[in-house]
Amino acid sequence: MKSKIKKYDGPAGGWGALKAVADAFKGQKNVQHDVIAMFRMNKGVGFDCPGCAWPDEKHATMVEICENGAKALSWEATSKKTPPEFFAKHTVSKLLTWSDYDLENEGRLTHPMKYDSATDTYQPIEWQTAFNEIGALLQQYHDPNSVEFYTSGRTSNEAAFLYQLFAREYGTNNFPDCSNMCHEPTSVGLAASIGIGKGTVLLDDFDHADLVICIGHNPGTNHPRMLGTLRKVSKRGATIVAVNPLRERGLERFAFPQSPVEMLTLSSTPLASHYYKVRIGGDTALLKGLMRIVLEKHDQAILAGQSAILDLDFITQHTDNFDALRQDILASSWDEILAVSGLTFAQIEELAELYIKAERTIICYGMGITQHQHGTENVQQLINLLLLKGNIGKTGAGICPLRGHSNVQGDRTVGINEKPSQTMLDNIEKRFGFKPPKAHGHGAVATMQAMFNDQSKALIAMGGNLAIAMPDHEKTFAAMSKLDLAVHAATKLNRSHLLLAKNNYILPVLGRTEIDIQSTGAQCITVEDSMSMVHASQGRLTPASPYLKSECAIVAGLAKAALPKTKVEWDDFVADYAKIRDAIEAVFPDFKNFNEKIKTPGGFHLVNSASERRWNTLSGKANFIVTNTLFEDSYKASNDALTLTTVRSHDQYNTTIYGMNDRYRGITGRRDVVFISENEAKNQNVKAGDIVNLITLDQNGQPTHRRLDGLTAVIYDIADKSLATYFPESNNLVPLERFDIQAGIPAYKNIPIKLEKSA
Ligand SMILES: Nc1nc2c(c(=O)[nH]1)N[C@H]1C(S)=C(S)[C@@H](COP(=O)(O)OP(=O)(O)OC[C@H]3O[C@@H](n4cnc5c(=O)[nH]c(N)nc54)[C@H](O)[C@@H]3O)O[C@H]1N2
Ligand SMILES: Nc1nc2c(c(=O)[nH]1)N[C@H]1C(S)=C(S)[C@@H](COP(=O)(O)OP(=O)(O)OC[C@H]3O[C@@H](n4cnc5c(=O)[nH]c(N)nc54)[C@H](O)[C@@H]3O)O[C@H]1N2
Ligand SMILES: [Mo]
Repeated sequence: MKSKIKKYDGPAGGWGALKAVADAFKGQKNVQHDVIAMFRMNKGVGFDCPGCAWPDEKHATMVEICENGAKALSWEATSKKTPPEFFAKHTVSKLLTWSDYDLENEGRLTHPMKYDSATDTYQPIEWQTAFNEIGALLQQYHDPNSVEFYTSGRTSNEAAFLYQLFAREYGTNNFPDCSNMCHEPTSVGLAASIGIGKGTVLLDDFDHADLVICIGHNPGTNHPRMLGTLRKVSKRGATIVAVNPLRERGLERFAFPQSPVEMLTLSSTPLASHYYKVRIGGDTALLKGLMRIVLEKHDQAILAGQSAILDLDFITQHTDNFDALRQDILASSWDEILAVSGLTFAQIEELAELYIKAERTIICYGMGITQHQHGTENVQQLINLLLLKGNIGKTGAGICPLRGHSNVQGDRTVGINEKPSQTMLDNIEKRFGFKPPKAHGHGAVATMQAMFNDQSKALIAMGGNLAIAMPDHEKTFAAMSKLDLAVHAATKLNRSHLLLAKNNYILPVLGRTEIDIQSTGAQCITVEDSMSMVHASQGRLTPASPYLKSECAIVAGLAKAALPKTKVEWDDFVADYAKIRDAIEAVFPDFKNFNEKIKTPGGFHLVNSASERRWNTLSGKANFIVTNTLFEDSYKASNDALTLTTVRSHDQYNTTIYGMNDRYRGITGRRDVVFISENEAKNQNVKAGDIVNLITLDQNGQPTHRRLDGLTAVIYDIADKSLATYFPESNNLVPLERFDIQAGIPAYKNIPIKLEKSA
């Protein structure tokens, strides 16, 4: 394809999206032809979209509104295959030279495979032999904590529950998880602030909000069905505000493919009426400025005998630590706030006025908030702002983290947690009769460190592409090669499978779209969306190969082989997933009547204490949490440092690259670009089309050995001092040690950088 860089002037959605849906199916030629029909039937009878975790609008027919759901689906339902003959033809050394796109684009894995070092190829192996060999290795390791159990968030509740049971009976809480790279600051930050690590809103709340603030997320690409929700908010006359260093088309304008008027007249609905191009890492500074204005205007109003701006009753009854927050905010310096946020006082004041005027506010956020060294603090400042006006636990208001993988939230709920609660452990012991370990295990960063330092011997990966998704590829690649055992349960070949341990297995799994037949018949699984709705999903398509196993069956096969004295009824569970759901209910009482409740189309809502204004915190109240951090490291490091953020293109799903275009940002046929503002380009003496190199700076502003060479500069509407490029190509720019100490999340969105023109 010819590459092109040209500003995109259209809205998000519209004809471009419809064309892209058609292309997505065509590109994966021979996609099982019944897929589109199945997709339309999603509600009630069909399967959950493996794309994202945004809930379904009632009555929505997704194929018409969600381009990227269609891409995720056609990528899984493709008829392309990666059979044993493929592996026989290509040595692993050769495959390592392929691009990520080319590896996955070969199609679905079809047989269990084991690496053979004599030929440097993966060779087919019988399922039971693979289980026995892996089981025998796992039995040999003396310390269960030298095994890491990774989960990527497409895994169903049922499979995730069995998986954590397996690991805990084996003896460890090592649960590195994609959530550690994603919304861990949400789990940690919200839990400390409001007593539950999840969002508090439901879809209906968007029908009642006066103000929706979208901060640090890009729904046009990553949660496209959300644009339908935002469109309704806009049409109702409520206000949408975007806070983002990049101008993202999906936050500005949307042409709804289901609206004949918008499609035929080529018109669209405006979304955000106000756009604040905060500097990368400037969010806490902005939020502190905003709160300062709100607090000062409140004081003025009271002095003038006008009505209060703050919700004083809520603050008194429901919150703790208000005085400390107030003191901190009022003492913050405007010079610092303006310098770090990159915004003007007038802009911050304007946003404060919108917030003051709105009776009901929802804040939506994503990776732009979480993937920083201060990700947890960022999340907590969002909550502080909401608490000031009682915007938690009231209709039309609340916090709305945009989750990542379609079941990342559910996996956490059913026990994938390296820091388990005592209640859960007690319930597991009561139900299964073994004593699960108490000691906290590894999250993703700790896992990589343990592998790199030779403390961990084995990695079992339930999906994902851990070594590529993580920062610091020089470390992650080395860490993989130090392992004794690597087991990957996956749908498609990716680079993590090629980074060889001593013993390597690839186990091909059924995807969510495929029929899962066990001895009692066809099975359904369940997932939990971003708004804590749990619903059933049943695969409908013929499996990509007769040799695939479900994730549940794979976990059970591994567990039985590794744990000869197991107390868990693995075979019964695999025969009938309803029995797994009964066990989930026994361990997690919130799932009361689980099997009954999922019969309702759309599923049921898991209890959310904060949305009912019950605060499961130490203080028993919602906590205002103070942070002293205003400066991000790059700013501290040196005044000429730039800050790089790493984002998803429109044609990718995390490390899965569907194509080379990023339509809304005007990029066609390539990914080797870096976005820079016109003003900053002038400062750096760079012109559009120049070839540049990025070099990571250390805490003192000194260049390190980490660099990414040969990117083409693209002039873009982005905040000054800020650069953006795509991941995973850029992941080695991030040292493994740069993470949020509270949540362990790597600082993917905040890399101090020196930009250099290529010679
Ligand atoms: N099609 C598709 N859908 C997906 C995914 C995918 O890769 N493809 N991934 C899934 C997963 S796992 C996840 S976690 C979600 C991710 O969904 P998002 O959170 O939307 O993901 P990102 O592409 O990382 O985009 C983050 C946004 O934050 C902005 N940003 C960057 N730095 C900052 C900052 O310092 N401050 C602020 N305010 N904004 C900043 C960027 O400009 C960008 O618009 O999407 C899920 N859905
Ligand atoms: N620089 C930078 N790095 C990032 C991010 C960023 O914004 N910037 N974002 C981070 C985030 S938010 C996340 S969540 C991680 C993602 O990290 P991961 O979840 O580890 O990565 P994915 O790319 O989603 O995994 C893709 C692989 O999953 C397998 N797969 C797909 N479907 C299934 C299934 O149904 N079952 C099983 N068993 N396997 C399946 C396929 O083999 C495919 O190759 O990346 C992180 N990395
Ligand atoms: Mo994610």
